[in-house]
Amino acid sequence: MSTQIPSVKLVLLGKSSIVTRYATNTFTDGRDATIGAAFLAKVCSTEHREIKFEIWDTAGQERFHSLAPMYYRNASAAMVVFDVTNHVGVSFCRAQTWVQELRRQANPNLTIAFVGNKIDIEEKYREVSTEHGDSYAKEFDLLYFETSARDGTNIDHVFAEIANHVSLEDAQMSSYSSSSTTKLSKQQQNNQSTQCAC
Ligand SMILES: Nc1nc2c(ncn2[C@@H]2O[C@H](COP(=O)(O)OP(=O)(O)OP(=O)(O)O)[C@@H](O)[C@H]2O)c(=O)[nH]1
Ligand SMILES: [Mg+2]
Repeated sequence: MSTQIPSVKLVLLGKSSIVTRYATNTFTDGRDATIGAAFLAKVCSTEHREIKFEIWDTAGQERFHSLAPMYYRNASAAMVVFDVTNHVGVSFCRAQTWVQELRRQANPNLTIAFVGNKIDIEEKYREVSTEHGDSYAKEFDLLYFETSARDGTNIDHVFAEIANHVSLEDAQMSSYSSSSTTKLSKQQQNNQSTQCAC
């Protein structure tokens, strides 16, 4: 039977590995850099809501930066990911730059999740503490999470919390089959994920 549920546009700024873990429960070391952006849709059911995420996974390389507005425009949610083992380098600083850009230019109702990834890595390599990440997030009214795409820690939780917080004001209704599972099968991934090098 087909049901109508809200579709929510979510833009991912950083770490394709998070969306791959979420959609397929897999992780690949040394995966290829994203070219342009990749798209994936997945139904997310929480105790409060059922929504369909339309996820745009953007490329992190600087040469693709100017394409980002195309993906965050009209988005209702954004996930800004940094590497907790990389403070002085680009990762944490770049994530903060993304937050400022989203606050200036994206939908004013945008729900932003600020995500410190790679918490599976040994503590001695950590450069951004939980307190630091969390206090930055509080200052800019962001949801804060720490994840590992490698071992799956908190990945489902981040998407569920975004689903619970996101404004549905701009959501379109779309139909989906109640027999479909939230985890996409390999065949469904092939059908539903598209890579575009635009
Ligand atoms: N240890 C660890 N490594 C991770 C984790 N997530 C990603 N990585 C590593 O980081 C590499 C790059 O990850 P991607 O998810 O492709 O990063 P990306 O930000 O999408 O890269 P671009 O597509 O170039 O923007 C992966 O090949 C992994 O080796 C994690 O949670 N833990
Ligand atoms: Mg990527």
